[in-house]
Amino acid sequence: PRTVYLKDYTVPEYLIHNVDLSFTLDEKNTRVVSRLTMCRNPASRSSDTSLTLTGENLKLVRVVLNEDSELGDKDYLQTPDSLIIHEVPQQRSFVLTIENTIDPKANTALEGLYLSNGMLCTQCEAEGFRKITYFLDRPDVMATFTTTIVGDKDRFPVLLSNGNRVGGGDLPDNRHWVSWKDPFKKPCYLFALVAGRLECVEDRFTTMSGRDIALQIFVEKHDLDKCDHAMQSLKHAMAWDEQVYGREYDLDLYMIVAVGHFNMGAMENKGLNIFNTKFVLARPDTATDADYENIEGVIGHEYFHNWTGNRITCRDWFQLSLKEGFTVFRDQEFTGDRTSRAVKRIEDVNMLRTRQFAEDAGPLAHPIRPDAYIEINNFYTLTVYEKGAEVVRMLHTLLGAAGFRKGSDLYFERHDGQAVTCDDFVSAMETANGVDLSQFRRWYAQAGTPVVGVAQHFDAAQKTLSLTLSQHCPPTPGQTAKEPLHIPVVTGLINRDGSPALCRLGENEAAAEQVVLELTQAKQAFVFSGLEEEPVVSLLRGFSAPVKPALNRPPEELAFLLSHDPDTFNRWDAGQQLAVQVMSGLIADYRNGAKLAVNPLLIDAYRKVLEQSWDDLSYFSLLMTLPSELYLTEQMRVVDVEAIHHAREAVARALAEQLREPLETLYLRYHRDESGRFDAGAIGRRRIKNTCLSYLAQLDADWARHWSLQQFNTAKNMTDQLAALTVIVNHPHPARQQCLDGFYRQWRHEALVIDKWFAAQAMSPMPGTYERVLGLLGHPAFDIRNPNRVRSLIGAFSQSNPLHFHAADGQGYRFLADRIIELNGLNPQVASRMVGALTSWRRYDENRQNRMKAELERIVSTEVISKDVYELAAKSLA
Ligand code: B3K
Ligand code: ZN
Repeated sequence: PRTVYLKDYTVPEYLIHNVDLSFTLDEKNTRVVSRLTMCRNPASRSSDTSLTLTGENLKLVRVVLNEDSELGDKDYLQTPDSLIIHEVPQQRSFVLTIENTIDPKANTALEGLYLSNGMLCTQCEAEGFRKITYFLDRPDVMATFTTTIVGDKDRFPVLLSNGNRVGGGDLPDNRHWVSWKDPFKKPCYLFALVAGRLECVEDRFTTMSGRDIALQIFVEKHDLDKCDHAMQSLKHAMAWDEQVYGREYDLDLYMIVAVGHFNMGAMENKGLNIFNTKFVLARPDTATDADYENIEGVIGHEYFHNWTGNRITCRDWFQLSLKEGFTVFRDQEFTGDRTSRAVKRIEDVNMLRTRQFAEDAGPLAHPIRPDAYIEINNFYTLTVYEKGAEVVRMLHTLLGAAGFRKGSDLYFERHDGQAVTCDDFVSAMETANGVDLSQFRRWYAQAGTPVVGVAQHFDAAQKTLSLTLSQHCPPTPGQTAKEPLHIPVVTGLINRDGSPALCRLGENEAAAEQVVLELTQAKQAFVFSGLEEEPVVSLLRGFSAPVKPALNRPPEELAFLLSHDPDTFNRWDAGQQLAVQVMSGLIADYRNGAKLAVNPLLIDAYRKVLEQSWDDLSYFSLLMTLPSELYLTEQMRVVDVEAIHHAREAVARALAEQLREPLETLYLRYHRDESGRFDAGAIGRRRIKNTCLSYLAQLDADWARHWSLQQFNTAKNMTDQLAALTVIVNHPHPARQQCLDGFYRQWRHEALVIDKWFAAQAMSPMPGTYERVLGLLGHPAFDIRNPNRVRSLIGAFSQSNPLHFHAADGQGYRFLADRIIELNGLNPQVASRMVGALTSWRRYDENRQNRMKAELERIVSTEVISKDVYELAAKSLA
């Protein structure tokens, strides 16, 4: 397979100004007529007078140049992925009409035009439009689109595309047509079409300039009662973008369609978002609090793309983080403003430090702006998205909220309607603020997670504290030598009595509660003055940079920070680091066959947390939650899944035993049912209650088992029901099977709830999980063609059940490889997402290494292998 390089970028040889599409729908044979108004690109220096359009899986019917001359066989050449027209006009614009047919029913890859539960829908990003018709399928070719759809009135009563509806009517043979016009220039990856039996929920929004926008959410009929939250989320997102970024919506209509078969979360097509049902549908009894939060976040994310992605798009796919990093940053801030800022930040960092750091330390590490790819769909990664958002967040930290807004204003002003680069974004920030960000730009090009070293020296006579920070970044594939990065380290000081100490850097600086230390050299000292006693340093507040601080704090100091740090992130993190220290000790004990005795300091620290009164109960729950097995995995040189599991269990059990009383009291205090309430208060009460329940379940006591069964049987909201089921499935419980069966019967008509049923079983640490997962593959509700189902069973098992997936006999690995090989032929994108669990083989013991490698080799040697799967498997073996 061919590798594409950023350094090879050249401007397009031709431009397309206008696209006139017409679709005659049929499940197996849809006819597409595309009329392109185009011309030679004056900026192109190529002297080639032929025109190459991309296209895959298309049946060409005819090609007509300038309305009248139908081209013959000799005038063009068809290859498996292109159509080359030997000669087109060079001096004036011309019209090219192409007619072709496609087969949506055979499209199991869910890219291009495909079927989902009888409805036709599209997914074009990144390169799916070429599966609809021949085109210049690249984001820097931007055109206005008009789309006419013709279809059977019974099978396709609703016909949608981008923009505003400009016409429609009846046709003979029980057919009808609708025309749509999108006045905004866009690349073809933002094209969308939906047709089917859909019902719609409608609302309105008045923009800041007084324009009235119609909002519509389209779903299957039985889901009409699950759209409220999505609609509210959309209105909140629209208002937020006006308030925070001054950005207003531009069309008169905003449509969202929910489909049951979708490769990822959602897609920001202009004026017609297409969503995975998972990120739209919610009713208190079917969706958890986490689902509600995710829906608001994803609805926001896709809405924010209208400016950061659609109005201003990417020049080429290497610039993906331009729109994704910025838009993730925007949605994170939106959620932070809507819910609890502290909790949102912790959740985001948790994900970054477990999953993204692992990616950045493994064989697939790449910069947020990659410089080469085989299959671009493989680069919709945690690095491009989440680390990309961290890079934007660092700009926000360095420039301040007002400076950042000046920069974003200039960015929108300069580049509206253009396809641009990450560098253009940084330049706008630079110019608007009169700063030099040349060193900061290295974040875009350099992969790997930097390690920041810290040394501190207090001079009592001078009353100064000197803090020496250093940085180094381990090598990543293809990048051995790394250069120092520009790292903002937000720092505060705390006196020994727990009160904040003012930070005064140098002599003339004003004192502040915290400062941004700008680490730009390999090693750099910062001197704080005016200090009567040696303070405790609170470093990297709010996790101000995606780095690993190399700090070895004594446990007493961590306990101190857990009680006193005014920074909510660092306070939580101190508790996490303390737990990691204790668990690391236990991991070593387990490996040596020693008894696991939990350090009382940790129990005391948690007791103190329990004794305080907290306003934000969600934050309180996070303080009470131990670091995950995956986070512990990241801390070990050679991962020992069993030791990690047992060490963590031992700590959880010790906490449950020794803090039983306060945990019980808390559980009972918040036990009352508050179904249907989704304010921060009710969410927090459910969260702390369920955190307590999962501790109490460690006790191996009949009364605790009774409590979880009781909660399972009486819960009226999915958060409480699923929390109880999870506890029952994760521990020995006599009613286990009965609960699973009951849950299935109750929810068999709700696909998204059945996904949870599969996932809960796949993630259980109980013995027999592998056999159960294998058995579930044959369950009538399992469907390997549905990505949500694949993720809920195969994804959950391989990515969230380290204990069983990494079983020493290798059966978990073999299971996964078999599924990947099967999926490879059906849906390469979903298949390649599943490869991830095998790529970290270098982190395990020799036995597991060999078994994982053998499975990767088996995958690579599959006869017909997709580019998607090949790229990840081959690169991880290299
Ligand atoms: N832009 C889409 C992702 C498309 C993925 C293509 N393989 C969703 C999003 O990030 O908003
Ligand atoms: Zn996005």
